[in-house]
Amino acid sequence: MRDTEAAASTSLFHAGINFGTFDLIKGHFEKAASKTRKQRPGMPFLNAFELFLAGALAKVVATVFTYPLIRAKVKMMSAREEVQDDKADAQQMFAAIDKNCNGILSHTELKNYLKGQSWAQQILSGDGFHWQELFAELDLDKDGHIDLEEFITFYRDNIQALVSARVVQQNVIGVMLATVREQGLRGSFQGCREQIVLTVTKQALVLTNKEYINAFVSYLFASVAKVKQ
Ligand SMILES: [Ca+2]
Ligand SMILES: [Ca+2]
Repeated sequence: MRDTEAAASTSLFHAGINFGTFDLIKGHFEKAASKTRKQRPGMPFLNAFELFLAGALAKVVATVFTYPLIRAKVKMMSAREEVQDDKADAQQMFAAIDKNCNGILSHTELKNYLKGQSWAQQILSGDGFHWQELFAELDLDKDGHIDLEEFITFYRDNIQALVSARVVQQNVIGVMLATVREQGLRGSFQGCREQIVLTVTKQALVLTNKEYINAFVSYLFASVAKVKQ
């Protein structure tokens, strides 16, 4: 539900900028054109090319303004999907810890791995933390080592939330700022050019057609009114 609302608010934001800018540019074009031409009855004041240009420029402005926001939302949604695939993530982490690839984790393997993980510091630096207690919690059947099933259980109960917290709990502004921090301002607009090329033409044609359809309908109503008189 939150994703649906977020997507709807982004679309509204985009549409607001797009149509607002379009009207603004169109107004300027009409003002400039009024010096050299007169309104023809039933026809749009601006020609198809001018409407296309206004539509294209409006789309560029709207895309540039909303692109980092949309990118951050896509990032957050894909992060949530990744979190749902927790078993695969646990298996991947298990394989990374199991340095000698014997299918079980020794105390040393686990210790070495966790010490190098920033997210694990929350566990390791906790008050009253003891390695032996951690191993005991992991080793459910008490056979002295940790197998994959035991690790998956522990991963779901303790690790998953720590690993995913950074991305999932961040709000959209946090993700946008993190992208700027990690990839620079250019990173926030990665893929923006392709997005503009894809949507500008489509949007501009839609707007051009809309103006002509409006004019055609007005013309039709005017003609009907004339016949009635
Ligand atoms: Ca091992
Ligand atoms: Ca065990």
